[in-house]
Amino acid sequence: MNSQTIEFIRPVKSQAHAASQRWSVKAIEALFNLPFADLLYRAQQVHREHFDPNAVQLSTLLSIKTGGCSEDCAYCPQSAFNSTGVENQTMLAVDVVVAAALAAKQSGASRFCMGAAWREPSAEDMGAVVEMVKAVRGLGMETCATLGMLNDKQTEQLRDAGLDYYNHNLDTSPEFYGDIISTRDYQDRLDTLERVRKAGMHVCSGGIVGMGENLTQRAGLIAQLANLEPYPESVPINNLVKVEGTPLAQVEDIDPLDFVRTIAVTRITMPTARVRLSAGRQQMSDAVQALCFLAGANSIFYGEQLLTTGNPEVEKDRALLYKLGMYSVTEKH
Ligand code: SAM
Ligand code: DTB
Ligand code: SF4
Repeated sequence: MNSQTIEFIRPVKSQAHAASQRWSVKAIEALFNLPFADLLYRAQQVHREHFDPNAVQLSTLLSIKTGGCSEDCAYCPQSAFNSTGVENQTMLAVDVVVAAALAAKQSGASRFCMGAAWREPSAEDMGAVVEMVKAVRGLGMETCATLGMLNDKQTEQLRDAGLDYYNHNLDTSPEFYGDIISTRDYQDRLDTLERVRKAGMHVCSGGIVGMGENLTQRAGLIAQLANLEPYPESVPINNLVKVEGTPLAQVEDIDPLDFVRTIAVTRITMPTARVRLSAGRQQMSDAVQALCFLAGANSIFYGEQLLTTGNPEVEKDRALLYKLGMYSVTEKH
């Protein structure tokens, strides 16, 4: 790597705080195009500067309201536009959610994330969600929710209930977004993230790769996330889970090494964020997952189920982490 290349991959405006650096799509593309060893070396340097590289944070997901969603997200098994065989369910009762959270805690998860197949929650839905957040927090776990778009009142309700993180993904770049979703604008997502931030909750936002996006579009997603001020505390990188009955069921797989590169670029551009190796682990070898950890991933979804699709068995994950000499941590704020 010559010095000219190093210059090229620097953020366009270098400032004292990582959170206020602006990344151009071109600079991010240049990171993607580095030789693999150079990219991983840079990612590891950044990772080790901010985190214990052997520590991983474990989040368990639960779908609190499943299927029949009015949005047309092309990747999603829960969209009413897709015929995937996912059974529609009304919202789970609070005690069922709390029992699942307790089980997750007992198997070692530090955070419990409640997901709902909504475009946005209704005022009535919020009452039950607030109860769930309070009760899960009462178990001594960190709480996260992903419920779709929120208005100001709802972000305040969730904050007051003690919600630690709100997950709302940008999913892809603005340029590719229209190929994937037509019922909600990119700006709607940015507005929700802004409201979450303003209410004082931690932001969890990331996206999906392997949906047929090109490299510029993949870099465009990372640029959007990295240029949020400040960038998210938590960045889930999902490898598309191809579900029969969705328009993306037959899309070509991303090369696993390109997935690893995406993790590395996320780590470099958002040095202090927790980078979550998210959906798609069930289809990934131990070796690729190990490379993702080397590239700077330091969180996973833990538990046999994501929302409606599978995730590695707890025993399998424990064996993998043990093999790698990794251990779980709880976030300190
Ligand atoms: N309905 C809410 C929303 O979309 O904002 C929250 C739940 S939604 C299922 C949360 C996220 O899951 C999506 O933004 C997307 O990034 C991810 N997701 C959904 N289906 C996926 C799939 N098949 N593969 C990978 N990620 C997926
Ligand atoms: C995120 O980025 N990935 C998770 C969580 N946030 C909510 C969801 C993955 C869903 C995969 C498809 C399913 O299980 O339905
Ligand atoms: Fe609905 Fe969320 Fe799935 Fe889109 S990703 S269809 S908003 S559940």
